Amino acid sequence: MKNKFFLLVFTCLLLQVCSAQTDSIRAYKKTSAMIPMRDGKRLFTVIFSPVGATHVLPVLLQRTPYGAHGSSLPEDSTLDVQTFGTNLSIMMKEGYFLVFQDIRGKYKSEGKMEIHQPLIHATQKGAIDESTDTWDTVDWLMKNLKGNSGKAGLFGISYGGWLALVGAVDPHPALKASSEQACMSDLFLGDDFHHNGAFRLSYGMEYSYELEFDKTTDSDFPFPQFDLYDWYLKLGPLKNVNDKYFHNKIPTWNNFVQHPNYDAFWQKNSPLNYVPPAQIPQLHVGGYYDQEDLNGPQLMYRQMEKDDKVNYNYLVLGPWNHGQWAMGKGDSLGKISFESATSYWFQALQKKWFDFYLKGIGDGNFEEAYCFQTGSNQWKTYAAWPPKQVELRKLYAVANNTASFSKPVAGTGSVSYISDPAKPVPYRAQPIEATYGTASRWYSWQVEDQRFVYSRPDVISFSMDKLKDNITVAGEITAHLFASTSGTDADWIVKLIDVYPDVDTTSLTMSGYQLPVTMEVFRGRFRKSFSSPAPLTPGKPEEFVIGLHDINHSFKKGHHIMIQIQSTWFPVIDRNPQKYVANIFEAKETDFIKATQTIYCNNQYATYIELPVIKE
Ligand code: PG9
Repeated sequence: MKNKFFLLVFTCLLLQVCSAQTDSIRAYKKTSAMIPMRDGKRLFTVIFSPVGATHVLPVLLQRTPYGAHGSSLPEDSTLDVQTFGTNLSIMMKEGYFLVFQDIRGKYKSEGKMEIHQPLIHATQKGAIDESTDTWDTVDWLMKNLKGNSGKAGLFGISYGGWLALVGAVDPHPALKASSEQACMSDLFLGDDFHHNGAFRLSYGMEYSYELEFDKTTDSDFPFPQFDLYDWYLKLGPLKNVNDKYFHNKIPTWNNFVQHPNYDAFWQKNSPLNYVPPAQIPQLHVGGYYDQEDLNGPQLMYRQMEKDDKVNYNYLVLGPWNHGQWAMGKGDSLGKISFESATSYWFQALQKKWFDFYLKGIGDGNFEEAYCFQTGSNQWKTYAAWPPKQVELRKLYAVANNTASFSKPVAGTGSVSYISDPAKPVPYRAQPIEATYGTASRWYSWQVEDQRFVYSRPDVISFSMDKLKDNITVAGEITAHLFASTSGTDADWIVKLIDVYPDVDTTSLTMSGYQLPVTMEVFRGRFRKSFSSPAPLTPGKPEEFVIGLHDINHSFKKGHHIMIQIQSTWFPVIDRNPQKYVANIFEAKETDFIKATQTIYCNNQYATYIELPVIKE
């Protein structure tokens, strides 16, 4: 009896230790504070505190330029934990403080916002940036939040992802882990505003207006029509944006105009140039079909991995659009099914990650990379990303519009098309709604069936025979395009497409679907240098090397692999005049000319896509 009593006491004690910093929380109370920064400016912060917590608990912090979550709720209101959605409530149910903050210059915070300002605190004494603001915020929270455990974590998506990336540089000692999700990396080479120097017109214009037209709201540009393909076409040259609409009042747009090349402005703003190796554990999260920040997490992971001596740097890649892992089940995107709730899978991993670093729960044995494999629709883990066990194979474009793993033997062979800036190829099927407008299909265009452009004369396709076996490709894809133009500048858009069987017995309505596994644009003038563009020589074949990002895709037996090439992608990419002008933002209507584009497919100039094929 006595022994049993001691056993019971011991078990209770053990349970208490094991459940350290977990709790069972049903509701959260909202309060807010103006947190002072070191320069005296105060940042508006919403704090959700667990009601009835019996343990000290860590803090999860999200910082945002889009309005702190719950800011309009009455002070001291109490919310059921479920109202935070699964992504947050799965963690909050076991007890965290959740904190949202407006960054300086946005919404209710004081000071001035500068989009994507580089970190300067290390080199300029007394300087303020998003790292120092994060430090000051964590410091205040640790000193003022009653019941906190002295540990904080940082996370966020997109702009918030970048804030989680830079907030983890020179961190406050209480900041123990961070997860940047869909952060933007280099805004000239990839991500929101440009891809390989080609300007993302519809996104760049609508986003800069949204963020900078008014400090206190996100403003939608007042388009007079729903389908914007014609609106952007009638807009004419880019200089009309300021002449007709912005009148030089949107600073980010003015920066686009003043910095058409990869100059010091873009270079100093690129986290690739100022973010050091991870100083605390960092979980990079990205989506293969992210329509905004497709490059950021992959590039930042890769950069920080170079010097990751203590194993702080981790990666998750899933079949998602921008931030999809935090919303809903993630079992599909557009018409593409992933056959399981990939977002819930990620949310459980994210919980495990923060629970370990902030609460000491679990063994901390995380895989280096968790990368969902599309096509086979399975989660895979890797000791290194990109995986090393691959064979690099070249998929060649062949002049008869086929594709093959054998290099063309003929000395001649090419395919030509006419690219007309007056009739650009739409990047998604019309109507092209405002990016974030009502009923916008912006969120899934990266998996849209490419048959909507397949038969256009200015889109050329090279298709392989039906696959006899699965081919699985994992890692970074690179296109080597040998091409010429009759003009003096050109854009090249290359797509790697998974063509479903003519009769798809697993899902009849998917028959013939052309799924763009990955695609990218390259502005020809930058082939030798993004900083010093140079005209193309009419008729001269040149090599254009185009990074097509990281994928993990299984092309299934019975499918075809296709390469598709075109020279306009409108209006997500502005129209290249095709006649070289020093600054496309200042081009005149008469600078826009038709051009004949030629893709070479012969032994001397062999266009191909390099595929890292998994050895199975
Ligand atoms: N993709 C958005 C963005 C990030 C960084 C710069 C510009 C835009 C975002 O969703 O926050």
